[in-house]
Amino acid sequence: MHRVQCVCVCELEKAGLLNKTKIAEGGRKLRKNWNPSWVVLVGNSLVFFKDPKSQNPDSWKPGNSRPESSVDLRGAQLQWADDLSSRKNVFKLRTITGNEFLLQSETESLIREWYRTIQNVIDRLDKE
Ligand code: I3S
Repeated sequence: MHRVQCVCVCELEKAGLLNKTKIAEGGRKLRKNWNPSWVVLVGNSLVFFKDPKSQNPDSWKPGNSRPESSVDLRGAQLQWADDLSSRKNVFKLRTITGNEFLLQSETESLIREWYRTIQNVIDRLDKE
């Protein structure tokens, strides 16, 4: 009897709409500017796309729309940051290069899921 093994080569872990603001660049504080962002977790990176209205789960694929920016999760740190905003359900992502972002959702379960998934990637990279 033959066995067929399916191997998934797709590295896309998660995608969705979150509110985002960058609060520091290379350790230098920035003025907040909250905007909705289509966020894609793929491989070791968190990729941000502008204009979520025109985005869909295929948008991250090569050849499709260009990302606004991306963040290398190796060495990054996550922490809940309700103290850094009047918004609820906010966490802070700090990259190894000292860039800091706040990510937020009105839906608590959704932001918790994002936090857990990103933390898992960071932990995995820490062990490599
Ligand atoms: O950290 P802050 O000062 O409470 O952040 C708020 C301000 O940055 C505000 O901008 P201006 O100071 O340029 O008016 C933003 O519009 C708010 O969204 C910021 O607060 P939240 O609590 O939304 O993160």
